[in-house]
Amino acid sequence: MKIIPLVTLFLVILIAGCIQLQVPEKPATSDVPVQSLPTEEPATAPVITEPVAQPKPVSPLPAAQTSATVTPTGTKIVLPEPVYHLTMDTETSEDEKIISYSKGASKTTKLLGKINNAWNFDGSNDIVILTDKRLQSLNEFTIVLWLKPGDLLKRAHILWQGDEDKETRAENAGNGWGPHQEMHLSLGDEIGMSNYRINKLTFYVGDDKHNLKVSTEMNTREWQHIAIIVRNANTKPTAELVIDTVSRGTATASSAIKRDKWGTLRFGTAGRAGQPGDSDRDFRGSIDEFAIYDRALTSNELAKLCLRQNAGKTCNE
Ligand SMILES: [Ca+2]
Ligand SMILES: [Ca+2]
Repeated sequence: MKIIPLVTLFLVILIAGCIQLQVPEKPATSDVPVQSLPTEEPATAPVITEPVAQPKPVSPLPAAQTSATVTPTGTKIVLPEPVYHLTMDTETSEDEKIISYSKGASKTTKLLGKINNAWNFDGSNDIVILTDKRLQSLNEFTIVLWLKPGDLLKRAHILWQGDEDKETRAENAGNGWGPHQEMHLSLGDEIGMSNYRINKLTFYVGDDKHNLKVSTEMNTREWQHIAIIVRNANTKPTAELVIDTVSRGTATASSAIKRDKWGTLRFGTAGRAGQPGDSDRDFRGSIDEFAIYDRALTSNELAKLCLRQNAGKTCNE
């Protein structure tokens, strides 16, 4: 007679045990908030496998860290970032932080620049003056731009920086190849006594004692990728002119070229016009994607930059 209560007790213990076993265990992490780690910026700049990637505002890395990085899947080149870059996609009067004065020059319409829009100069009194002065002090730098000359038969200043001589309202400002402190990239090649060669692209830096000049053939009015690489500006400057990744020559000055009187960088004309009353040094054509790098770019980097800016193609195709 005592078996039934015992069996009942046994069953009660068994059922109770089963119920306890069925209680789901509390997830170990349910009350622990997941701490989200800050997303780190990638340590590397955009690679060339993404030709249209937008530049990121990161500091340029030293040369040794920005050369080719070989990976199992192929070679990736990390491009340095420019310290200054104008897309030239907006009207020249739009950004008062980077442009102190503009006249005449305007952006292209219908995206007729090299990348989106460019700035167009009509060859007569079109000018854009920037606020930037960093080329006055950099010891090493690379200037990169796309150029579409509108006229190869006249001498004209594409970009110019030098002594603006504001004291006498530019009466004695530099206008090309004189004794003034100045730097410029120009069409034509001045050879003295008001004579100049046509179908030329020329880079010049000079003061009253020293100068250097690289001049090369330019026979097409299509878009061309121009790079000017300057080294040792504070001691014994050299300048190399590169078109579509092909070096067109290097020039060296025997001593530093003074830059202490330089004003701001400008596009389209020099500190003053050529002959009184004319505009024969005013640029006709278009400029796009002007950039300054604070070191010398390697030929490998220029080639990769071309691929990025030229829809995956090299600059000479
Ligand atoms: Ca552009
Ligand atoms: Ca004009």
